[in-house]
Amino acid sequence: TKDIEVSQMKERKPLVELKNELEKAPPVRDFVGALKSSYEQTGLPGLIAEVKKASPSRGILREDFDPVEIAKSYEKGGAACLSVLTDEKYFQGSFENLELIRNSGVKCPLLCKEFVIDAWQIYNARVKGADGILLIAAVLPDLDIKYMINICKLVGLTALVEVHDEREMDRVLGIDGVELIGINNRNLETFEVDIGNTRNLLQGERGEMIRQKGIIVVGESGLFSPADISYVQDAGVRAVLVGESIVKQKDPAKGISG
Ligand code: IGP
Repeated sequence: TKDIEVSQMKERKPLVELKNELEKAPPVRDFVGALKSSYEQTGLPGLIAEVKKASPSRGILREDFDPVEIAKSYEKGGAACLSVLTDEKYFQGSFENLELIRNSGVKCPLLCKEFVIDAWQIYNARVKGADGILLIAAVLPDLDIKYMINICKLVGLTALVEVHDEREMDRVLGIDGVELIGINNRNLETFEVDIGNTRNLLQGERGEMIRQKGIIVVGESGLFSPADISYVQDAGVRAVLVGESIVKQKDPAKGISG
């Protein structure tokens, strides 16, 4: 977290100013609704397609990276929602990209992909046109997750709460008001990917509790083929977050076939 903090210390608008700008922010779109209706219409997990130029594990994914063109192509290809990397340090993303996409006429709800460590970032994301935001359980204590979920509700953003092991899943299942949980198949420390992680975390009592609470689970990372999608769907996910395999396609609209 130290690293993340330092990279985020630069010019920040005072929170009072940001709060004033909330009034002028574009209307928020229904992130969870878009995922649910996509699932109902297609019988396949709703796709959150990620606009990502580079990653720490893979380096530059696309030399001719044009965020708006990629976003439009994803929408045309049937994505329910988009995820836009805004983190600069590790992913070469930006809020400029988020705003460009938001103002381009693309209608899919947008997830702001940031390392959120304080509430200021949530207000900022909303002002810049996001409809949802990522909260990573690995970097946030329970109290912060609870607090940030409330701020998200206050400004109308959907929180996607990300977990990557049993302990984090149990912590998050103990928090009220979570409606969307992402299971990351990539270990953020070793970068190793194992899609079996999604299945493991949805087995037994945990899966039962998720169904009872009506929580939508998103399978995240390392999904490359229709077989991978069916595998996580069988495990119980109703949405998937896919980056690398589709951002690299010449025509991202073609995406993961099926
Ligand atoms: C997408 P992939 O393997 O399809 O490119 O993964 C997405 O899950 C991944 O970018 C991601 C991520 C994150 C990035 C998941 N959680 C947290 C940054 C921060």
